[in-house]
This record gives sequence, C-alpha cells and structure tokens, in this order.
Amino acid sequence: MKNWQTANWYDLKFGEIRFAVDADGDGIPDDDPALPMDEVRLKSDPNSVDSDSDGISDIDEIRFSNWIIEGCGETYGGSALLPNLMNPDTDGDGLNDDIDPYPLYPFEPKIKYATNGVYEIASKIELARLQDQRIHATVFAQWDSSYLAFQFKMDRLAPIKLMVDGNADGWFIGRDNYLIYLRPKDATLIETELVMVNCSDPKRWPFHDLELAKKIKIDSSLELKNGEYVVSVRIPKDDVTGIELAHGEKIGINIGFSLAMDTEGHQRHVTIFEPNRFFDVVLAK
Ligand SMILES: [Ca+2]
Ligand SMILES: [Ca+2]
Ligand SMILES: [Ca+2]
Ligand SMILES: [Ca+2]
Repeated sequence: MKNWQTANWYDLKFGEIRFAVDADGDGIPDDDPALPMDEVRLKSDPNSVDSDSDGISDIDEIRFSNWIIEGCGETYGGSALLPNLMNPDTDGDGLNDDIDPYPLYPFEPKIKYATNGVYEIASKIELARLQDQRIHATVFAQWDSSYLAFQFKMDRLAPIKLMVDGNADGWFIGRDNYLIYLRPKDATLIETELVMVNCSDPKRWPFHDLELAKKIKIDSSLELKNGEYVVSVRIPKDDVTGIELAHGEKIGINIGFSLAMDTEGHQRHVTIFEPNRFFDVVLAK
C-alpha cells in the first residue's frame, strides 16, 4: 500500500461524489441535510473555522465525541453532552475546551491518593456522578500503595459493571483488562465476578483468562447507609497485570449500571461516560 498513489484514495469504487458549499473551508458544509453534519445543525458559524473562538477548530470540537448515545450493550446515561461549537466551556466546569482534558465531562480525571489507606471512607473523593431518571449514582475513587478502590453510592440497587484498563492502552491490548461485575443479592450482600480479558498473546482465544482471574482477589461489600446503597470494591496492586499504583499512572475506566434488558434478553448498561469508550484517569498524590 505504501506505493499507492495519493489520488487513488479518493477514487471511489461505488457511490458518487457530492459537492457541498463550505464557505469557511473547514470541512463542515454550510447546509446540506443529505450529509451527516452541517453548520446549520451544529448551530456554528459558517464563516468561521472556530465559531466560539476558544482555540479549538469546529472540526476538532466535533471529534470530542463519538456521537453515540445508544452503544453496544450500553446507553449514555444522564443528560449526555455533545460538542457545543458555540460554547468555549462545553461542560461548564470552568475549564475552557482548549485546556480541558475532557471537554464533555465536568469532572477532573484524577484519582487521589488516600493518605490513611483506602479504608478511610471519609477521605474518598468524588470522581463522577450520574443523574439519570433511572438511577442517581455517585462514584468515588482513591488509591494507596496496595489497592485501587472505588465506591458507588446509589439511590436504588443495581448491578454494576466496572471495566478497568490497567495501563490505559486499549481494552484488547495486554493482560491488564479487568471486567468486574458487582451484583447485589439483597440489601447487604453482593456477588463479585472478575473476568480478565487477556490479549497479551494474539493466538490465545477466547481472551477470557480463567487462570489469571483466579489469582486475583477483588474485595467488595454492600451497605445500606442513610437510605443509600453503598458498594465498595478494591482491586489489588498487580504489576503483572498492570495495576501499578504510583503517582502519574494512567488507568482507563468505564462504568455502567445495569437497569434493563434489551430485546434479546441481554443486560444493557447505563454508562457515566460515552458508551463503549474509556475515560482515562491519572493516579495523583
Ligand atoms: Ca464550514
Ligand atoms: Ca471552537
Ligand atoms: Ca470545560
Ligand atoms: Ca489494556
């Protein structure tokens, strides 16, 4: 392919070339309902490549999101944020889009170190929040030298799916991919299932590594406190799989609450972040 002529990339084998008016030449057409996006629907300025003058071009702002609300087994929960080309601080968290690491999520992608160990509930720091008509949940997270800990406070009992990509290098890369199901059995009993997705060797199939999962002990608990359900989970440090607990480590997470079945009887999860997408957080001291 390296000898392929550049012009050949544009040589369509099917379909037809369509011309659209793009006054500012930024790649977003002015107004063409036959195309997936245009400046009219985005409410952006057809004569400016950076409609809100925040330093990020319109075309780059569109790429903040994958534009999917209903994903594969997952639905974006709460009031999903889509790029707003006319607002320099799309998520309204005080950080302008050009310096905000996640312009569509109004929280800091950081997990703070727990000076007194992760058992100290009072020092748990809020990471994310889901305000959905189906569930209100707050996620806390912290770490110490032995554990990465998450806590979920919910107004109703719901099974939780927590995905952790230990090295934030991709779900189908490495042996660092933790799929943790937390299933409440009654008001104070929770069942934990760990699935290790081991993609360290492309020849192994299926990726689910039962032997590896057996070696890892995930602690979890469920309490009913002041009318809220509190699920706590601890993932032990593991240099082999990739849960290295140190300042500056990056970890990918995806969190969903199982609230309904789809038409084929599979559980669907309402997610805090965009469906089927990881949110990278940094361990910080
Ligand atoms: Ca344009
Ligand atoms: Ca902009
Ligand atoms: Ca912001
Ligand atoms: Ca990975």
